[in-house]
Amino acid sequence: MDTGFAKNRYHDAPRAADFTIDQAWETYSAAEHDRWDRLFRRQREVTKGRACQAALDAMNALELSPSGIPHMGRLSDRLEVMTGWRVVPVAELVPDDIFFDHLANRRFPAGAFIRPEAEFDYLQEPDIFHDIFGHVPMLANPVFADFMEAYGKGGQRAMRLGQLHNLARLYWYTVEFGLIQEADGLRIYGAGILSSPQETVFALEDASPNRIGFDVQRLMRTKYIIDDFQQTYFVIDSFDALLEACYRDFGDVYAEVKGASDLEAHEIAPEDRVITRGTLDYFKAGGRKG
Ligand code: HBI
Ligand code: FE
Repeated sequence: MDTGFAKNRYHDAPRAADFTIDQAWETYSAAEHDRWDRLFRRQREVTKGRACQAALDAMNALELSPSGIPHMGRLSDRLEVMTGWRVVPVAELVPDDIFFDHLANRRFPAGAFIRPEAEFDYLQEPDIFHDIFGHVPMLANPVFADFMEAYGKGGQRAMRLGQLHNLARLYWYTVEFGLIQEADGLRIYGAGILSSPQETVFALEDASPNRIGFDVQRLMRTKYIIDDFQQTYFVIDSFDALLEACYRDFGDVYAEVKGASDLEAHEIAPEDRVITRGTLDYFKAGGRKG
């Protein structure tokens, strides 16, 4: 499958019909293990006081550590007894229908490759650090684990209905870039933020982005940016609230969204529960390209 990204060393690995490959954990070089350790140490520090409690607890429970690239089979054995989820190795992005089928069966497809040194700070394609450090801890939370399975099933249905772009926005603004209101303040659960040292700070502490209360219909109308920080972050009150809002038939929401206009990533809508009205200064100055 052409993903539009550079070919990593797993690109030509033999793959099953479900696009899974052999992680070949013994083939990782010392340099690759060392890169994981440096990524891990840095991100463990910057997420202290910023990652949600569920993610911090799971990192310990899953024994994620700076001791080299995790073996997905052994990590899955620890995760499976918690929520029934396993982490399966893939070479790169897989087709949407394959991706949803994995999620619907409590399998998280994780890239087996680790980013090259030249992309240490940022890469667009999900590598093993983004997938395992960013996504896997949240799969140890029973409620979020249910949400992710429901998302997989919803994704298969959305494809049939031609509503995938709306559901992809829901995924983007929750699973990848979601914030949660905890007793001590806003915290991060989105994997795209948790795996990025810069965005971990920006999402919580910069005056530029909007921070708005979560609303499924509103999310499905909202465009997103893929190559810079988010202009708006959406805040859930709890994982129960997220699951409750999503664990239902989206048919009526799709119908409502179909008639409504899309919102730009920076826009604030009249009905929004505004937590922080952003200055957008970072974006006006040109953003990551600036
Ligand atoms: N494939 N390996 C992998 N990881 C993803 O996160 C992923 C994917 N395929 C499609 C996809 N994400 C998104 O387009 C989903 O919204 C479908
Ligand atoms: Fe991701």
